[in-house]
Amino acid sequence: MIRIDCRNISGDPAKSEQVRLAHDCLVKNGYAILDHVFPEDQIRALNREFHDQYAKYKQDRELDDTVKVGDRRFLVPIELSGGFGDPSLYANPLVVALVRETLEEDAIIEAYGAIVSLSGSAEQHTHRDSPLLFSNQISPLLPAHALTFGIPLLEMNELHGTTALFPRSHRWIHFDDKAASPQAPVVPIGSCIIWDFRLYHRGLPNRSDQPRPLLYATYARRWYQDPHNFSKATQRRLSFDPVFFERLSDDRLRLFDHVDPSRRLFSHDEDSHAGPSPADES
Ligand SMILES: O=C(O)CCC(=O)C(=O)O
Repeated sequence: MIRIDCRNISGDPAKSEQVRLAHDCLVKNGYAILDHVFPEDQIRALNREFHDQYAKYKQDRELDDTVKVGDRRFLVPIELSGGFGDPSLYANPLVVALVRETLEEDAIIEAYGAIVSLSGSAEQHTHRDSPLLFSNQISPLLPAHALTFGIPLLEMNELHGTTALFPRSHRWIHFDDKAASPQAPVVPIGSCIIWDFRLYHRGLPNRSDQPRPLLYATYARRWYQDPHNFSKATQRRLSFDPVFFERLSDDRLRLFDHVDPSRRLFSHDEDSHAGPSPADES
């Protein structure tokens, strides 16, 4: 399994060997594993923040804003605030360079949240993150339309569970269990994983006594909206306070270009005196 060491990138990440290798891996295998992207302390602090701020998501019950995606496994919203609002996560320069190279320059963040595998969760069903765009032979030939980017807040390994990935299955029309054996990567704290929405994968059992949150961002082409994982009106693809946008540079703002302007608050907006509204859904 190819892993890409992302230490010591100097200069523009878009021109780095690491982004070139990761892009190559994503196109050929449907996924890439990036090591040493985040300081370990930052990720450990995020895990603590998850336990403190998102304790309600540690119960084995689907809530209005969550969806059950397997046995003791839930897709939950995470707000773009506190440690989770740190742009080094959702707008990491290396990752954004890779996303823009793989999708397009005006790629967006379509959703931000976590997949939480509770202690004792069983193996998940094998799936793609959403159906193919077209039901004919063309889909496997197309470039990616969306990517799942995952940052494990607890090491992904045999004990806590990891995400098993079927290499090259983004080029399949149907699942073929004879065609490939899955890879079950260990993804340490500070590393991350990115896969093509079409790649077949499944979460493996969490045999530990702690929940395993996998923080994720869905990056997508500007026109794409995940039709599968947000079927409930009470779910949120993106969760933020309108003032979140006040602090964003123009380059980071591009990642949220699809968000309705009425839900953003800019200090230079003429109507910014209207004050924040409690909107939090894209
Ligand atoms: O829990 C995991 O490791 C992965 C879960 C996942 O990929 C999903 O629900 O789409």
